[in-house]
Amino acid sequence: MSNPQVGIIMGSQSDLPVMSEAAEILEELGIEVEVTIVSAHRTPHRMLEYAENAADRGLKVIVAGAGGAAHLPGMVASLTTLPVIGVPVKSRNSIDGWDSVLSILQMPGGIPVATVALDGAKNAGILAAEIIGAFVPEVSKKLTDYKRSLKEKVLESAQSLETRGWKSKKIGF
Ligand code: RP5
Repeated sequence: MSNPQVGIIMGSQSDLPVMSEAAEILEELGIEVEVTIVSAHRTPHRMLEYAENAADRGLKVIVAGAGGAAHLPGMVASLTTLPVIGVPVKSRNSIDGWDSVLSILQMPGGIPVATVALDGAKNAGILAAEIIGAFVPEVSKKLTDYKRSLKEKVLESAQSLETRGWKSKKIGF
């Protein structure tokens, strides 16, 4: 039986190219997700129903992305006690991305939304996994392996520069 831990929602299908990065990294980390479209402005009743029932349906974290006048993450956060991670999307109706960043970031006291970078859905997925990993050792182990793989990539890149003759002073580790 499916048992999604993270709910990924977005204001429009046009957000999917960005938001799918959250789903991809979560699946890579072995976390089941559900993905759907919920618009704060176009489907406010659907948003209310989604947010109010999310915890009862077994979700542990919500990742919400929206662009422009991006009310979705904040409104969802106001309707649930689950942690909500907001992804500002640089959508076609956005002036320059700052509108969605600030709409999601500048929440009033009492209703937090953990806001990642513009189009930062991958980091939203990793952060959701880290929240779950605080309680689930298998997830924490996968995150440790993932971060080790990032470190190894950097070291390989550094080494490839050396093979091209660009030596750096040894930094000791
Ligand atoms: C927001 O408006 C959505 O999250 C999307 O980023 C943006 C544009 O939506 P579409 O006009 O592409 O459907 O509510």
